[in-house]
Amino acid sequence: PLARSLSMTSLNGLPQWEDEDLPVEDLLLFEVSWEVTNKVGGIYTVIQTKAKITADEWSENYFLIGPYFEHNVKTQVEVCEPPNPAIKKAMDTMKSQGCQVFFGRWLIEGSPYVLLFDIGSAAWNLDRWKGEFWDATNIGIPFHDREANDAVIFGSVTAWFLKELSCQFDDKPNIVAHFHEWQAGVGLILSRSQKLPVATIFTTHATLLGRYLCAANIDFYNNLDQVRGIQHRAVTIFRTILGSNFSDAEDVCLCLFSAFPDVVTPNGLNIKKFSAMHEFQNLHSMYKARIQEFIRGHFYGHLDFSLENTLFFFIAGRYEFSNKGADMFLEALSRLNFLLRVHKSDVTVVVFFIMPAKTNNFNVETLKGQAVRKQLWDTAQSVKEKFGKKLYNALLKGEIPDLSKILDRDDITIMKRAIFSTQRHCLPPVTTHNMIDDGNDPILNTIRRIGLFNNRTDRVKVIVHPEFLSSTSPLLPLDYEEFVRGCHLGVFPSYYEPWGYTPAECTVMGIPSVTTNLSGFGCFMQEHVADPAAYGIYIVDRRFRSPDESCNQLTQFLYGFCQQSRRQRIIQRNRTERLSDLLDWRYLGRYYMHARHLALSRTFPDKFEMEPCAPPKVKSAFRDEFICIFSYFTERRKKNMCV
Ligand code: G6P
Ligand code: 1S3
Repeated sequence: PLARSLSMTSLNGLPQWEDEDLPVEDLLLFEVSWEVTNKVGGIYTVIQTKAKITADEWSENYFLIGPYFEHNVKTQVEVCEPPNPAIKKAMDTMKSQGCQVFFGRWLIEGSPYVLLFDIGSAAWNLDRWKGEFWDATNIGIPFHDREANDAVIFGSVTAWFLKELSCQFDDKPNIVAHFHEWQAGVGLILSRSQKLPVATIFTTHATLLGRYLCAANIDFYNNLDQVRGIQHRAVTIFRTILGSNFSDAEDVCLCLFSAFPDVVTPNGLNIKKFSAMHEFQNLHSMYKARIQEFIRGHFYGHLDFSLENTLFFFIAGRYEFSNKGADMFLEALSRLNFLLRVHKSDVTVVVFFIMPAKTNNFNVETLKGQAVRKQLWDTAQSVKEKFGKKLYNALLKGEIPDLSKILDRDDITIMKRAIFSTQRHCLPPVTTHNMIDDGNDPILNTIRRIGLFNNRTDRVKVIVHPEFLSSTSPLLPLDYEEFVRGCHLGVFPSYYEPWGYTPAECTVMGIPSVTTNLSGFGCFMQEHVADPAAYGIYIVDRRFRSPDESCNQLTQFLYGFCQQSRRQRIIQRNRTERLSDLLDWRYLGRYYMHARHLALSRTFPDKFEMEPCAPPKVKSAFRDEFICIFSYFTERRKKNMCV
């Protein structure tokens, strides 16, 4: 038996497992997600960063299943023949019936195998599959819902593949299929309703219900029962999430109950360890200098603040204005601006908003800023060169040149012309791009309302960069990781954030960050670190305080950070970086192992057994959401209301 014991002694409050690996030769593991080789959001990061430890454990028996997109395959996948004959046979059967399937190695750390289904090639079957899905669940998919239609096709081909594969085996190997998020959930439902001999796991990373309600500025965590009008979507979502064959609304409640998470799997990262302890501090210095260079251009003509005393804050992620806390951040920045001004602080804060929105490329004023900076640089270089030659010649003659004459009239003229070109008649722009919906953009509208226009008197300056960063950008040629390293503080005051990779990424790079107790990451840190703020993890209480109180707390965090000396910041960064080990997949991957063992022992109890033990507990914002949503549905069921 593959009994695996879990000892509940703890490592920093986390459960500690005995180091005993599951023999995987007689097993095949499939992880299914819409974000395999396809970057949409945080799930891609989970799968991509976790691939290495999973491939190390499962080697040739590990496969990821995702959708086929030509561009993604061309840039990320090395196509090859499947080495496993059973997989090849299942793929051939599907291909012979018109469904295109691609196989290859995903060129990321761990190089896992991927199986990618071309959704378009199987779309002709959509109506039949919708019918099958209806038979299994009584859930109808609206005709025009493209995302849901894609999910039905993706799920149906996944279940079809698992069926073709499993019917080739009598007893072994046993299959484990791990489905991520609702887009993959149909595959799980169909595998279950078709009674495929597959151990299934479902991981949900967020709920649409949570996203919608929080975005609608509803006090989600306290008033779930007040909500009306999205029930249809909710039922679909929950059935999808729970992945079972229920037939009426009441079962949704039971199903929610029975689906209360068995394992909460905290998200990890691949931690790079530098050979020199302080290498990450040097990288901070190096990339900060690159950001400063951009700032010189962006604020040309207004550079009346010292870059030595300038701190760089940023928020980044999916553009969900209130869910990601951009609304509260802006309000806190307005208060911080006031505090820095009244206390006559010599610190300037430049804040970047890196949230992609629709744009028509960079705006002229921003590009001009960098051109002016370049021109000043070139001017300085040419004057320096002439100056250098004159100095050299004088030294050759054994003379110290007359420094008041070393610059001639021409030099002075080109320098004056260069200075004149830095005059500007407008303020440094608050956005780097031409926004398509400028008039309705929530960040820009809030900036307009609070008046943070990059005035000379403002101690807080704002730069909205509505596009993900790239090292090939003509404006700010840095990729995201380099940019984060160059900043001083990441600020993520999320209201809806089941986990939240952004502050975790800051932590492993040794950059302090602000998070909240409504994010999985914030809860995790609160649970496992005694004084998170001392380690550069500032946790805003958005759960038990009013928005105004939370905003004041955030403002105090930001203001306190501005009052630190350079030495204090360096010490704090060292402490932040020391938390990286807590977020390493090498440790957190164990939660996934535990989930797989649990699934195997439940699906094939005569072959796999697990010693009874308490499930590992990790505090998660999501767990609260489950409880809330569950009580909402239970309440409605009690009242006999249709959900
Ligand atoms: C790193 C570098 C130091 C530099 C410091 C600046 O620690 O190793 O040489 O002085 O960063 O820190 P600051 O917080 O002012 O950007
Ligand atoms: C979701 O992505 P998001 O940014 O839309 O999944 C992520 C990975 O599990 C999670 O970190 C995040 O909180 C969720 O919101």
